Amino acid sequence: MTELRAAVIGAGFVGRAHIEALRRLGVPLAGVVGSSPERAEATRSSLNLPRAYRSVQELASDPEVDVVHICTPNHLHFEQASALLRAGKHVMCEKPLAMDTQQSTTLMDLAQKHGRIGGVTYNLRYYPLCQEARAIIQRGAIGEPRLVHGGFLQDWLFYPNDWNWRLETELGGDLRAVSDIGTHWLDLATWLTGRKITEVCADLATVIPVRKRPRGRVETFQKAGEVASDDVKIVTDDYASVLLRFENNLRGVMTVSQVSAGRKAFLEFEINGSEGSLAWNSESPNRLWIGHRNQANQELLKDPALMSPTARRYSAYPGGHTEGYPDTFLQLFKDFYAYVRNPSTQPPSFPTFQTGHEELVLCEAIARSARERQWQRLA
Ligand code: SOE
Repeated sequence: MTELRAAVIGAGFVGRAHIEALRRLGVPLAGVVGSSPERAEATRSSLNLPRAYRSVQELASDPEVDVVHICTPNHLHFEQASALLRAGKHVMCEKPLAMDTQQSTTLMDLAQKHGRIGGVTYNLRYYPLCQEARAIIQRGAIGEPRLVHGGFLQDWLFYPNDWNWRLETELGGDLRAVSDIGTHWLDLATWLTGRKITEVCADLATVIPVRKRPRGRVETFQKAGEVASDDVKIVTDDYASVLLRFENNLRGVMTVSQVSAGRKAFLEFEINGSEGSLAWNSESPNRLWIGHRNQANQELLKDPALMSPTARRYSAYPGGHTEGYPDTFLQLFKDFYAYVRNPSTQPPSFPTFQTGHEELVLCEAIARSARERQWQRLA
């Protein structure tokens, strides 16, 4: 097996999650790029990595590196991914892939032109029981999916003094809750049911129109505390509800919010089919509810021995040994690196640049629908 060497750009919470998963997978790490050479060096030494690169350019010109993981704020993805693809690196990019569909189209073209593989970190489909839900749907056990509903709720931006770069449109993009967490849900809904979204009707709200921006650095999920701050007008969505129409008459609705007290990172879906139902949520990720009309409902506790053959390979531990958020990165990267080593195993099982592009197409339609207060058809 060819040994692929990886490097990571971004030393925040998610960059560290990527590094940890790569280590579990046995992928050798060449080094890290941070938001400054000092931060890169701090991460290098705390995680005992070989190198702290001073810049993306320095990393791009390192012939030792085959794959680069981009874990930086959204506005940097396009420029960094373009430079890396041109330098011949494969890219695993955090979501959203880019700021708009023009950029994501260019990235797909660049990957194609340079013969490189692009993945996007829609990691939440890699919870073992999400894989199992897909296998159950694929073998027809709940019949034809008719309804899919749920959402993604968080509370880390609940207070006006909660702050993060995602609140700034120049850094995060025009959409926030929809793009940051809604696209995880939309990815799951389309991937689980195997149906594409054809129309959307969205209602978006900025619940907290003015926030206090601290005069200093704040990490994702970090509490701001008592620090000097400036008042800033907010225009991105704290909340959204989106009605959805899919191929084959599937209907759905998604609610997302980053201001729902008590909900830390509550991703939830329920799918009602012509023969039965499935429901799952990320606060109890090792339980899958299977609903019936004419017999008692069931609950599957994650156990590879009881899971479908296609899903059980995404569970790294035996029954009773719970798996969670960090494991989803490992499972996604397992698929991604297998494909980079052997791209002939078509089609890719992981979320690709095409997936990232489709999520941006959806985001643009959702923003248009909310602005124009009407349904939008996807081309
Ligand atoms: C912040 O909302 C965040 O870290 C997202 O960016 C992740 O994609 C999600 O998995 C958890 O919350």
